[in-house]
Amino acid sequence: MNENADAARVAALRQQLREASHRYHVLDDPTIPDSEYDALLRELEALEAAHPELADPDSPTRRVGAPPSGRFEPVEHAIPMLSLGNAFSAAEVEDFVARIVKELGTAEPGPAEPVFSTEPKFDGLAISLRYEHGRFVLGATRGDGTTGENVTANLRTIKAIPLRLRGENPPAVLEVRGEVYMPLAGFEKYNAHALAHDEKPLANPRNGAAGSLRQLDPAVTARRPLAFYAYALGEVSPEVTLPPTHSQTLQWLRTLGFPVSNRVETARGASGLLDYFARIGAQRERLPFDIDGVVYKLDRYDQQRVMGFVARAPRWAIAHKFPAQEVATTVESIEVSVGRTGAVTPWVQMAPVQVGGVTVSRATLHNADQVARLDVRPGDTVIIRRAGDVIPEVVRVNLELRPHDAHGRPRHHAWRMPRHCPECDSAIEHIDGEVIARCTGGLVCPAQRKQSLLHFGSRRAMDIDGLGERFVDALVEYGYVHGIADLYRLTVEDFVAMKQRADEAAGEVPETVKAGKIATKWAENLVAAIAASRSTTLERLLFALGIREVGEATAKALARHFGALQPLLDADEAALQQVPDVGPVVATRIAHFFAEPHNRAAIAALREAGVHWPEVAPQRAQEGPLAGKTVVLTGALAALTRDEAKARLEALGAKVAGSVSKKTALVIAGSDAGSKLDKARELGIEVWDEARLLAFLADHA
Ligand code: I6G
Repeated sequence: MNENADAARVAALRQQLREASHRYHVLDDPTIPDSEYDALLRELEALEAAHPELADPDSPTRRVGAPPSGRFEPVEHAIPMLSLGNAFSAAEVEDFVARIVKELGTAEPGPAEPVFSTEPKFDGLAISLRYEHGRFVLGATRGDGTTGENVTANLRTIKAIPLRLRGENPPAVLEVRGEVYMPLAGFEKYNAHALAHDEKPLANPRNGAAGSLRQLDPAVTARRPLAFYAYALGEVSPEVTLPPTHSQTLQWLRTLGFPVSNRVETARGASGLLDYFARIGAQRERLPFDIDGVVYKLDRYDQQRVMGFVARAPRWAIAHKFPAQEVATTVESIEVSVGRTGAVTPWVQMAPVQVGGVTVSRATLHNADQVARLDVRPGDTVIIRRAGDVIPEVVRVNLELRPHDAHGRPRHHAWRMPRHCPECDSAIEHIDGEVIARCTGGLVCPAQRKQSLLHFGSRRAMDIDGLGERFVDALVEYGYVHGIADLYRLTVEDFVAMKQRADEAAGEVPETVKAGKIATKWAENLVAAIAASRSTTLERLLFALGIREVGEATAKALARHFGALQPLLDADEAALQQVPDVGPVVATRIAHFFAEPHNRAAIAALREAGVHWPEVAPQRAQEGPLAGKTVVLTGALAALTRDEAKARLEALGAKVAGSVSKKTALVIAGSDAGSKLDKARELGIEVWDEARLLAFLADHA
């Protein structure tokens, strides 16, 4: 064959393979047998090898093209990836519909009644796919909604995700959002193979999907049976005229080559939604994938715009979750574990049971009060519950089945919190009026040290990939690590020696020498991941330090407000309270943390070990659109709590005051507002209702 004929054949094969893949993975309607697909793919591979000039990064042969990445780059979402509010009961769905009907002013029932689009909620991992001029250029996880991780190379291996949009004249920019999931058949097949080959099975399809996407080597992801379905749009370039409804958009996405659930319907009124919920619920067990509920969305975009958003969730959509699954099992023992802050949490060791497709043998009891309320004792039959990915918990004890001795007395006494920490033998302190008991051992307590390290290395903190529980346990147990900064001194040899020790202690042949030679690649990767984490941000560092009450959002607010570490170290409690979201309790925790000499020493040691972060200009709330304005909230708000509303207003620069005076610039009046509203009117102060506030917040989100 001559050059032109080869080029034509390459183009034809690519087209044929794309079509076959679309039929198989998207339409679920294969046209050619797998063997024929494989033969065509091999032919294309051979031609491409012979003609490097015909290379095309989006060729069907190139789904696994990228080499393993060291770590995932952050991706700022052009439009935030929101989460959905949840409904767990019919009443909550009725409230959802009633809110919408009220706000839109549409009578119910009747032709003006709003239409909802309804679809199953797949249990997987939310992702965003960006196409530019029809080519898949960037794929990211949701992350915190604002910033996700770049997992493009892994997403390219999922055959249900088109590398090119179908059709002519693709948009300049199109972002498609949806869920990556693992179909049940693929999950079972994967696990059967893993077990037969002495490999680790996946815990459940959802973890399987999430774990597969976070593989550093796309070739590993490619072997995982993942699928995708599209459910929403992100950024779309202005030349695109979108259909007027969500359900029509889904049809349009289908024509572009995306899989869309074929159980999408439209419904009116709460009764229509509940009917859909019941029908999907009845099919749930027979579906070829896991779902954890259904999603209702107001179908018309113009109506969605009227409803707007609260916090990070749309007010025009809701996820109606299936009830948590409950099963009975027996308690073997009641244990306690010690967390990062010394919190002592009781939990039960139980006879293993299956709940929602996962084998469970531990469930949390939360705290001593909860144990007392439930009166759980060893030998009891308990009902446990697991909802979504929440840790299983004990719901109640079946007292009729409690074991008794020959005298008819219960075989076990009521449980009491131990007086000493099971890890370090320090006293456990349980202050009256506080729910949580704490080990007083601080960093003397290995459990607290381990948890601090695990948290420090976790993804949202310093993001040290591979630093899991097993390694952290061994690092602390064998004395390799006392403080967090010690991590940065560890060498490949340290890790290999430590793992050999741990394997031997567990009575296993050291995995590192199984292949007849010492395998060090994993240790090299780990040392590289630790080294890479040296370059971080103030926000991550603050979260990683594990200051009580300082979660990701507060760490971000602190980093923004102060811009650098020193002014934060110098801040007193009053200065800390200027930070949006930081109240008196959190301010005290932060001030105490930084006043502790050993915490200051730990930070200095991190710096000495080369941990660094850029300093940025402080972004004080005084610079927001409400800067310098005093705002007063009065009456009841439906969509936000008072605290949320206060935090959101403060984040935009407002000072939120408790009473109306001449200095007040704005009053937000919820329902049943009383004297403050009267006074505001008297003084001629601007008054907004809740809808106006929400619209303003949405505009400045
Ligand atoms: O997490 C989600 C699951 C399913 C969604 C979603 C969805 O639609 C079927 N839709 C939206 C708009 C969001 N999350 C934010």
